[in-house]
Amino acid sequence: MANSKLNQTLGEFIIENQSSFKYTSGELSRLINSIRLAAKVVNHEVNKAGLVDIIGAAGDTNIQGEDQQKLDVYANDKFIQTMTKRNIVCGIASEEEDDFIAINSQDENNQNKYVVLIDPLDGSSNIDVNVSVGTIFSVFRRVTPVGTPVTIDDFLQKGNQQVAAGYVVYGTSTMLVYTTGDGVNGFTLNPAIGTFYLSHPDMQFPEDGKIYSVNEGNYIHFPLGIKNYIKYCQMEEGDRPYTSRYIGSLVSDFHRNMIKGGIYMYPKSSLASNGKLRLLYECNPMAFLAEQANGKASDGFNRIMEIEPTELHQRVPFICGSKNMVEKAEEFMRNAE
Ligand code: P6P
Repeated sequence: MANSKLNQTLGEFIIENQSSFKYTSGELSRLINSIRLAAKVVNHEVNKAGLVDIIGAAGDTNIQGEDQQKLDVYANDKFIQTMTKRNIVCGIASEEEDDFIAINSQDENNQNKYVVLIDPLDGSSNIDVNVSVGTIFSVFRRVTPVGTPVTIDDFLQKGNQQVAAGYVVYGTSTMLVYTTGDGVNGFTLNPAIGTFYLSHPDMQFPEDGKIYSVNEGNYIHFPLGIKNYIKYCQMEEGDRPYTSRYIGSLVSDFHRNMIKGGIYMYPKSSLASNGKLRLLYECNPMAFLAEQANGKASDGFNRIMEIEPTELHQRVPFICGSKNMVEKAEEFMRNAE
């Protein structure tokens, strides 16, 4: 993409690229716009999080006597409200909701054809220590007939069926990074005027990198293949040892690794037989972005986006980032089998 596109607003970008989206009907554009709006609202609260009236467990009351909401509950409500009020999607699944939410399911005139799966505030335990967090979203076309209530089948789709995916990273600056299957583009929020500007066109993972991101505190519980790969990263040989960088916020580690080159791993362990991350609203969207940015995402053996989902909140082991680094980790996993 020509750099002449730099500083294009997100709104201009959506309009200009709508025609390139094969399902162009304006509905997906309206969906991305609604995510943009919710991201700005959540960003405003995340940036206030240091103030006493927003930190705390749900169920308390804040200084105005309002029901206290934890930020992840707040973010969940905002994203759901924004997409519901604009009558854009027919169903939403969220990490914060036990079951999926059918929207206007009694209205047979509901012609909406998209479902959204969302982690409204990933890494929210970092909020109280002022470390960056993120929102992750994944979009599918429904597979059940339009005008009927959505079913679980509309959500349990393989990641390779996604029509869009992205994240908002609430960091030193707030960015919206997303794909509709035609590359990955990053937009930075100018908080003074509430506008997202195209700051990172056509984002690509470098094929190689020197950063590995994993919680090494779990080392003794990892599979042998992961242990061997971590030792490989730490060996003095060629361009190694690599640098260890682990923020404890998937979106932030992913974002840095996509820009600089690197690998993120949340493997299974003797403590968590399927790892910690959720397939549907963490691993699938990040895998779509990774592949669209010339990277790779697997569970150590299989492509993430070919895993057949069986339940809404299922967990999978997750290895994602620069293609050559992921393939080297997979080689260690295979050799340790
Ligand atoms: P641990 C945050 O809770 C999260 O889902 C990811 O964003 C992050 O990478 C990971 O879990 C951190 O988990 O077990 O290393 O603290």
